[in-house]
Amino acid sequence: MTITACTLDCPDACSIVAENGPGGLRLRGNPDHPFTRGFACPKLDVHRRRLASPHRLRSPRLKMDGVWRDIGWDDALDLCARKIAQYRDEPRSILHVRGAGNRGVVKFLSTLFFRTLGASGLHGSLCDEAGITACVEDFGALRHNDITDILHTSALVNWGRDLKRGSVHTAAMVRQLRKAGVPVVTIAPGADTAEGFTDRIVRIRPGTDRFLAAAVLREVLRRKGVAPEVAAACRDLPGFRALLEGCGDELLRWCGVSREDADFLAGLYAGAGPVASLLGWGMQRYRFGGQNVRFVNALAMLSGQVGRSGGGAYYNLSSMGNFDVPWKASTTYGRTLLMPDLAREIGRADPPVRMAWVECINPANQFPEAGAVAQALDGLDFVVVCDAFMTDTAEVADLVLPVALMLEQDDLVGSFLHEYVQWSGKAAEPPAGVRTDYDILSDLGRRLGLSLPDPEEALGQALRSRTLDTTLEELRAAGYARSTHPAVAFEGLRFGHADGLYRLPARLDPPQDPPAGYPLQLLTLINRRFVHSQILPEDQAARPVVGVHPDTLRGLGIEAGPGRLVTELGFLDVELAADAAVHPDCVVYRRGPWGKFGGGVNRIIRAVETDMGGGSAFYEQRCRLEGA
Ligand SMILES: Nc1nc2c(c(=O)[nH]1)N[C@H]1C(S)=C(S)[C@@H](COP(=O)(O)OP(=O)(O)OC[C@H]3O[C@@H](n4cnc5c(=O)[nH]c(N)nc54)[C@H](O)[C@@H]3O)O[C@H]1N2
Ligand SMILES: Nc1nc2c(c(=O)[nH]1)N[C@H]1C(S)=C(S)[C@@H](COP(=O)(O)OP(=O)(O)OC[C@H]3O[C@@H](n4cnc5c(=O)[nH]c(N)nc54)[C@H](O)[C@@H]3O)O[C@H]1N2
Ligand SMILES: [Mo]
Repeated sequence: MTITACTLDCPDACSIVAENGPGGLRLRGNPDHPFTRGFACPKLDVHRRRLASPHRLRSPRLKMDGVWRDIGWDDALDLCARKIAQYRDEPRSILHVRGAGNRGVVKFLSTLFFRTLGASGLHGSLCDEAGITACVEDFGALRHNDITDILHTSALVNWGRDLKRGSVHTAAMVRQLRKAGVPVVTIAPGADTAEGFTDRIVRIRPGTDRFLAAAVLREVLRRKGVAPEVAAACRDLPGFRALLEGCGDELLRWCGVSREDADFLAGLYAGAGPVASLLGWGMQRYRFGGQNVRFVNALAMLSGQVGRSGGGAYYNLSSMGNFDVPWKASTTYGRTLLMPDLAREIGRADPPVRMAWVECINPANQFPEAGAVAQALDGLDFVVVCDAFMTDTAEVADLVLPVALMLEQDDLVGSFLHEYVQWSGKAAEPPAGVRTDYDILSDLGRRLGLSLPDPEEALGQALRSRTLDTTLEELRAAGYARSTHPAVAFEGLRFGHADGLYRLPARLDPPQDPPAGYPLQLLTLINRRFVHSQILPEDQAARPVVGVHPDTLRGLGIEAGPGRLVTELGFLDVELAADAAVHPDCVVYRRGPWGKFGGGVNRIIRAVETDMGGGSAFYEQRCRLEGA
């Protein structure tokens, strides 16, 4: 039996008990872990199948004249060393593209490797950075109450977190709350987001949470004003009040929410009991995504919900942030390119990018304008992709290096939802022919005179932290330890800014007119069974399925079945499925299917940067549908 942890890009970051028996590898949630509580989600079993998949790469492959050939590791690494040596005089011509496909302290040493070289890296994010930047502007730190504290609330307002698919442990707590009679309200474009986990659904026009939060806040202020201690904890409350007073009925018109629903929410936020707000990542995947998050935070703050048990505004925290990683502050990339606009960034880079090293990420599938990203990579002199499968990105590489995956290597990992750090022990032997990212780079480093810290040393260092009180031995045995952060964030209303005050947003941008000819909003949401594109070929449908409200299909005179999803960038042949849970102005595509198997929706999604944090406004994309 081995204690390990899931290091996939998922908030729950489960602690896992692994057993190797006659039937193969058995995985279950660690029953002792206070958050995992003995169960895990379907993604873990998919991962287990991926480990033993016949599609898994087991030898380095070099593309020569368009044909793939298996080569030995020594030849592969000699070639990499020659290429890096060739470009090292101008190290910015080497681009490091790293994602969160597998997370951990040792995993992230690859960043140290490329920073030491002075290579180019990326900034911004495809995921959560608009909301993170918003929270840091507001609270001065990325913190929230312990997620288990939602069990102390008297009402839960879920601003678009997909409980059914995204976080099985939050979902279990919400089920418990509802059983105890605590009301749960969900604000989302479609009822598909919270089916089974809500008492009331407030249907909102996509990308407009800031208007609803402002409208509800106006009503809360009218009903009960701002408590003196809350007012004293904010900088420039009068300025913010003036901004709100300048708004009127247009707020509800813009978000498409009824006065009755807004008043209901105001009743909760203005009530005596604490109200907890869950902020989903969906609302910040828009042009004004950061602002959306800031106004929901402002609603929680001014209604007196912050700094108290049962209240709180939950966007992200980072228990990985507890690890002490000294090299993070002492090294930088030679320059960085904006992640969500990678193709254009490569095109305008000066000095030009010549070579790329891609690991733990699938840009030709998951980045907006994925086709252009694939082309930009294809146009470089030399591209190395480290992955375990022939992904859309691996297809455009010159050299593919087969890697060991999660559960096949030791590491420490954190969560972006709970305060535990976890031991992710090696629970399975990697197949012959594959190597860990760390081994690949340390071997390459030896050829280049560049050494990485020993993994054991890096793990020990990570725990020498002010906010952790544990040792590697303890973690190996127990599997987890909680940070020393208090269970209630910002108690006493002391915030992370130098003056200790909360910041309110200074502007509220109106909606933008949709482009003509593309009346529907394309929401590319998560898939319950898979994390992003980590899907086995045999689990992919012939055509990606797109959910559409039956009235929308009827209005267009289109039947459910084969059809076409069209944007200004191109089209995808899809299977249209009638789904009454979807907002009538939206279509829902569950992201992840591979371009080479007919998926790859990001080829038709334009790169749009969010207002804060260099995020990707994927859900801003408009589309139309055509019948077969
Ligand atoms: N249209 C649209 N696209 C989106 C989003 C959206 O809302 N809409 N949101 C996005 C979000 S939230 C995110 S987080 C990103 C995710 O984008 P990616 O990080 O690109 O997502 P994955 O598909 O998980 O790709 C990870 C890759 O790493 C590989 N991998 C796994 N473990 C290892 C390892 O140990 N070493 C190496 N070298 N490789 C490994 C996997 O096989 C996989 O190919 O993209 C997003 N893309
Ligand atoms: N099974 C599974 N779980 C995952 C992942 C996965 O790929 N698969 N990915 C993980 C990662 S990296 C991330 S970032 C998270 C993402 O987790 P979520 O943010 O929960 O997932 P999304 O599907 O991106 O978007 C969430 C919901 O936001 C709603 N939404 C869309 N637009 C708006 C809006 O304007 N306002 C409001 N209020 N709601 C809106 C949608 O209806 C959708 O159901 O999930 C993590 N967990
Ligand atoms: Mo994400």
